Amino acid sequence: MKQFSYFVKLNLHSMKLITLLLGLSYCLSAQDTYLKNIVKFPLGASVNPRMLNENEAYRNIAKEEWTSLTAENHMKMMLIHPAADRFDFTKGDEIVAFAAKTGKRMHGHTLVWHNQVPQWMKDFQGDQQAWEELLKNHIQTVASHYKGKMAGWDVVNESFLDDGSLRPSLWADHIPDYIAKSFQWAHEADPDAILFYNDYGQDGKPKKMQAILDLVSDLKRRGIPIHGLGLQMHINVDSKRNELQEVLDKSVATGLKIHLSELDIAVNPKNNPDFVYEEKVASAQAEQFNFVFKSYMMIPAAQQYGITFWNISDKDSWLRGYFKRPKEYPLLFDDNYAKKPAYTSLINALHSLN
Ligand code: 9MR
Repeated sequence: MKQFSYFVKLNLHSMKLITLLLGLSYCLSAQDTYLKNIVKFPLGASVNPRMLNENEAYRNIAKEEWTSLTAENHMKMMLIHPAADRFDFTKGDEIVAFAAKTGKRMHGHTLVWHNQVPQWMKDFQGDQQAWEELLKNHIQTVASHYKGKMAGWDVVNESFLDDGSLRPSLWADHIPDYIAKSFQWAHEADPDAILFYNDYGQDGKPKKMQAILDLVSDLKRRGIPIHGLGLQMHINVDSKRNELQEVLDKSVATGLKIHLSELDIAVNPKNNPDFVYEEKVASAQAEQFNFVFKSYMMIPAAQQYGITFWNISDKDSWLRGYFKRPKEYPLLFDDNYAKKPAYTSLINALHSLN
């Protein structure tokens, strides 16, 4: 009898131990099912406040999957500064509040851009000084409003054309040296924010890439505060890896922080109406995601500001809305907000690197 009760006790102990071990391994594997737990840098997406409010699946992904958020549109000039004497921070503030509540970093996008400019700015008449006052007031009001809440800002977005020349815009046309001035004004308003120059399509466009590198050298030489380069990374499934790598290497060589700021990988860039998103192209896309992440993981940790996807699921990708490409599937979550095989493939590919 004594022996029997000893036997029962022993078995109870081992069962507890087994349960504990099972529980532990479940916790570990549950953690590993999140990409954010595999990478050691902030991982984010651009978001839209209406979707955060109305769509539970979208909101859950925003909450669970990311550690950083960017406003897709609501901090751009057109929406945040709708009239000369009026700023509208309502929607931007909603995103910031969501980020604060869910413990995420916020990245600001964008203070100066040629696009999504309000009509009143387009109609504005004035001399150089008046234009400078307008832009300085815009930058400093927005950056001051969000001071302490933004880790960084895309101060200037997309200033160069593919041939490396300065893109004509309201700002380039009216304010000489507007890029340097914008960085200075942003820094005065929020001295702790990490300030980025953000652009797209540097791969295969050596002149555009060089123009950005020249800008960085020039700003540094003059002591203008620039701290980071945003590489948007709106790429395609067949974007050339050697070209992407070269852009990353050259950007890293500046010593600035690097943000892959708007990542998506188009599978149907020519908008073929008969396109079918079948396994072969999906796995080529997964390989391309793996390549981007692996390359980014190789850069010095101090330069890793993070990777941000542009939108959350294929369904809400700007490529479908803006470019009217209904058969486009550029992200890690599908039309039902479920993880795509590319998500798991990334986890598996990156696991071995840790
Ligand atoms: O995703 C944004 C889309 O909803 C807007 O209609 C569009 C307007 O040009 O801007 C999109 O976001 C852009 C970002 O701000 C800067 N880089 C390119 C992005 C895609 O166009």
